[in-house]
Parts: sequence; C-alpha cells; structure tokens
Amino acid sequence: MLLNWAYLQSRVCTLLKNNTNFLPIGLLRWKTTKKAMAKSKFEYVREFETDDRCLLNCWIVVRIDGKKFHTFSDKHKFSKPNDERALDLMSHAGLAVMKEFNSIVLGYGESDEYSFVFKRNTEVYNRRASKIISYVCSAFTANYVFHWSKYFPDQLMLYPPMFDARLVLYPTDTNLRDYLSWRQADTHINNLYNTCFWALINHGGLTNIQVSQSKRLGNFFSPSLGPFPT
Ligand SMILES: Nc1nc2c(ncn2[C@@H]2O[C@H](COP(=O)(O)OP(=O)(O)OP(=O)(O)O)[C@@H](O)[C@H]2O)c(=O)[nH]1
Ligand SMILES: [Mg+2]
Repeated sequence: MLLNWAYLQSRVCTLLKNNTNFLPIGLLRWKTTKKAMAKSKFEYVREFETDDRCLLNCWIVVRIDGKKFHTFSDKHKFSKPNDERALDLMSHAGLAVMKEFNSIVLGYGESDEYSFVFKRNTEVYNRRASKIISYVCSAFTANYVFHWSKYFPDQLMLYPPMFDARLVLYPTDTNLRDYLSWRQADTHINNLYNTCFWALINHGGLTNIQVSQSKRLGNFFSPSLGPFPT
C-alpha cells in the first residue's frame, strides 16, 4: 500500500515535470484545501505567541541544571564527593551541545550544571529565547541519556534524568566575566565543602549527622586528622 502511494506520487511528479499544462484535478483540490487551511478562522491564535527575541548586542547565557540530582546521584551510586564518570558524562553532553551550536563560544560545567555562552552577535534561531533554551536543554538531556552506558557500563539507568534551563542576557563583558567568576566560585566553595565533609566521614570516622550538625567543618581538623585535604 505504502509502495503504491509512493509510486503514484512519483508518477504525478514526473507528469508535472514533463507537462506544465497538466495538473491532475486531485492535486489541484489538495493544494486548494491546504491553502484554505493555512488561512482558516483559527489562524488568529498565532497572535497569542509572544515575541521573545533576545535583546541585540548582549551575551546570551544558557544554564542547564539537573533536577533533584541529590537523589539521582544517590540512586545511581555516584561516588562522593565527585564521581569522575558522572562528570565526564556531563562534559560529553556539554561538548555535544557545543558541536550542535556553532555560535557557542564557551561552556563551563560543574556538578549537575552546565553554562553555555553564545557570542553576542549570534543570529541563531533569530535569537528567539524559547527556541534556544529548549534546543539546548533537549540536546543536553538527550546526549546525557544516549551516552550513559559508555560512562556507566555497570550501572543501569533506573529512571530518566531531567534538566531545567534558563537563559540570561549579559550586556557588558564585565557582567559576563562576573557571571563566570560566580559559577567558578560556586565550584570552589562546594568542592572544598564536600571534600572536607566526606573526608571527615571516610577518613575521620565521624557520622554524616555529626558532620552536618557542626557549624564549622574546620573545627574538626586536628593534628591527628591531618591538614585540610587539598
Ligand atoms: N555523589 C555525587 N553527587 C553529585 C555529584 N555531582 C552532583 N551531585 C549531586 O547533585 C547535587 C546538585 O546540586 P543541586 O542542583 O543544588 O541539587 P538538586 O538535588 O539537583 O536540586 P534541584 O537542582 O533544585 O532540582 C549535589 O548536591 C549532589 O548531591 C557527584 O559527582 N557525586
Ligand atoms: Mg540540580
């Protein structure tokens, strides 16, 4: 049946190509219907769509972040504080996004998040925010899931991970640099905290609760425990 339909279509095309005066009545009717549909009384609903074109001459930054990765990392037995397989998979997905969008000039990732900086004069998707956010987020998520088994050959993916995404515009170079410094400071603070936290549990013999209840992690580090891990 499918084959016949394809055959008929190709026959019609050949006839049209060879004879410009020939227009089968069926095709004519189909064409008119399509045109009429495009201009239907329902067309007005398009007016409800908002123009979300990003302001010109601004850096466009999209940041994706894993949904409830605290739970996802526990269920999938990520090692603490940093799981190299998980970080490599994030970087693989990040790189795939950068290959997909030529106008991304910088990517920066930590933990379950990744930031992508588009060059300020990019015309990608006519700078439409919703298109950019949704494509980046779905490209990242799809790649994360698609390449999971390469990085976690012995760990089945138990449920689909999700990522949110936001788009922010930075009008000056200083703003962009400060944004990146902000994310970098976050990496540094979180890593220092997590490294100390898990060192106290794994090597200091303390419980999760004991460490959590302490106001200052530094209080725990005594000569017997050795210096702060670096
Ligand atoms: N063990 C382990 N956990 C990680 C690793 N990378 C990320 N995580 C977890 O992912 C969390 C990411 O932090 P958030 O994004 O603030 O928390 P979240 O649980 O994802 O919550 P929402 O983003 O608000 O949905 C961390 O707190 C860790 O629990 C890793 O390499 N190892
Ligand atoms: Mg998260």
